[in-house]
Amino acid sequence: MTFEYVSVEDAIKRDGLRMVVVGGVPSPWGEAAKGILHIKKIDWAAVRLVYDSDALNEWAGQQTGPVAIYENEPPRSGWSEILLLAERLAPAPALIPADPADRAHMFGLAHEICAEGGLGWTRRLQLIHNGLNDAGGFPQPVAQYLANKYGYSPAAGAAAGQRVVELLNLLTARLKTQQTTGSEFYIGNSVTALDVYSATFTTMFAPLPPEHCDMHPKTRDAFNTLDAETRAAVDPILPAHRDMMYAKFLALPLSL
Ligand SMILES: N[C@@H](CCC(=O)N[C@@H](CS)C(=O)NCC(=O)O)C(=O)O
Repeated sequence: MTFEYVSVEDAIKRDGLRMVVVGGVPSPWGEAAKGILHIKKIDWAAVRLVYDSDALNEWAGQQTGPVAIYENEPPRSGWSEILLLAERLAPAPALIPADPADRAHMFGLAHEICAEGGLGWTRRLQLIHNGLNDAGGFPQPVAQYLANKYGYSPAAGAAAGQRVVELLNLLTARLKTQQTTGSEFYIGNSVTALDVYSATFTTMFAPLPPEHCDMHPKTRDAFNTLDAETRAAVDPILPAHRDMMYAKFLALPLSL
């Protein structure tokens, strides 16, 4: 593990980089941020998100994870803001391509994984919908909590599956195209942040084994909820890419 968990009070007093993360769950947004800092060997201190701390709410500004706070700069909770901060703090190894077209392609596909309406967002809606309809997915109380916060409606829930399949197919097609050129990465022939996002968000469909990811069995059951169309769209190339990333670039076991 390349970071330590500290208390809210300690984090507020400290200098340098601190990041609020969801505890106990491999939230892909948080695992991606951890992975980017790990690859860049950036020292940072972790604070587990708690919901009853006025000090944390005031300091971090919102109850979500990850929220990165560097020195006295404003909190950053957006996936791309956190990537750009990391690239500024440690330019090497670069995780953003220098070539403008490659850079735009990377941010485009990363947006489709991490942003509102992207793979993580719609997979969450899918699992909320399953949970609220007694069909696997998130346990009811969790599903209801997330439903109130992350854009759920019965219509959005029912439509999520099709978008999830569309996005899984998009990523699969890109990896297969790259494979024909001899590359195991999404862009060019070296690792970028997009590879980190794909690896950490793939766990929402194919969780890492318990020895690598010690999460609550109910969370694992939720991520293992796959209807026939979604299961068919999780092409083996996606977990294989994920395994390559954890074997070569990311830290195991996960520190939740
Ligand atoms: N802020 C991120 C999204 C992060 C996000 O959705 N985090 C959720 C994952 S479920 C979270 O931490 N939820 C905890 C909570 O809402 O209590 C972004 O906009 O890129």
